Amino acid sequence: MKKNKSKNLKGIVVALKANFLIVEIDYKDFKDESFDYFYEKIRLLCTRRSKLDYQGLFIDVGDIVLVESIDYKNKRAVISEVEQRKSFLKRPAVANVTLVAICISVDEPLFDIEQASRFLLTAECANIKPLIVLTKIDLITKNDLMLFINKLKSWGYDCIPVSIHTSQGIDSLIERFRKTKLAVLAGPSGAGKTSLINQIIPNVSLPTSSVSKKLKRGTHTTRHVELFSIGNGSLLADTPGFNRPEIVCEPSDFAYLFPEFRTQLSKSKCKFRNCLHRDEPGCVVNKDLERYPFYRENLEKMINPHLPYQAG
Ligand SMILES: Nc1nc2c(ncn2[C@@H]2O[C@H](COP(=O)(O)OP(=O)(O)O)[C@@H](O)[C@H]2O)c(=O)[nH]1
Ligand SMILES: [Mg+2]
Ligand SMILES: [Zn+2]
Repeated sequence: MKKNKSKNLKGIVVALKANFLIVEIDYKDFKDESFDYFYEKIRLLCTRRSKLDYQGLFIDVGDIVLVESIDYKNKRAVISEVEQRKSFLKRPAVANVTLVAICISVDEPLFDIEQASRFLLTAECANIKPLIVLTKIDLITKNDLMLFINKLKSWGYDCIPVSIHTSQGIDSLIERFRKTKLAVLAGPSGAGKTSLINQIIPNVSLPTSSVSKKLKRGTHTTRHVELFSIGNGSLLADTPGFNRPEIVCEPSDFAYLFPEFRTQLSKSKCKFRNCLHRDEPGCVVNKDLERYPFYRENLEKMINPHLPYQAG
């Protein structure tokens, strides 16, 4: 007897494969007499009802969907509805992300303020709190690591330092991921994202890229986004490497993407309501902060994309 035949089941899109979508369903919902072995989760190969295309509804990894016309034997189904998204990360395209873990290596490739900031601000832009995962800490001394941690603290971020070689920090990272619904690993290629996934989820084996000796940059190995179950109902995604996310926002909102400027702006107000924190009198943003030059240069580009900005 197939109890669930006419039922809609709720699931989450965990991968896109050519024209198909892979949807993960809780086994307890899927239970059917024809299944006698135990799985916590079941993955179904799905197509989508054409009405969704007419409605212009795109479906991405992370979307919560309803599936129907379930073929239990072949594990296939059809997506009939998509739930409204709570958040959407554009690059990589993942819906309903609850934590962006930005992997930044302390070396190989070398830590780069501008690049790290671009990833951090992109997450802030999508209204998703970023967490910094400082990778490859086996390559530096304890002292240098402290300098990194303090630097990131002065920018307003906490970080979890990790190494896949010493396994340092891996347990704290797993614990943090299990406290959130859908975490995405982002960051420059070569930072060690795929290596981390392979450690966290031992039964997957994703190809990692070796860091090019000459350029000290990673090559792009991860090509698509896939969500993996990591226990406690939490999912984790590796993302394809790309190195320079564009920050798209209004000039007046830009300063609010920086936690260290946000703190200052919440304590006291600039004299002018439309202050862009350039050289306006009565501005409360401290121009000596480490990332101010980065803020300023990018702000000038937003205001006037055609003029080169010269600091000082
Ligand atoms: N020394 C060291 N190397 C690492 C560590 N994690 C990753 N790597 C190396 O960094 C390179 C790039 O890793 P990969 O996981 O493909 O980076 P991704 O592009 O961010 O997915 C590989 O050669 C890894 O072996 C680490 O903790 N320490
Ligand atoms: Mg990778
Ligand atoms: Zn100001």
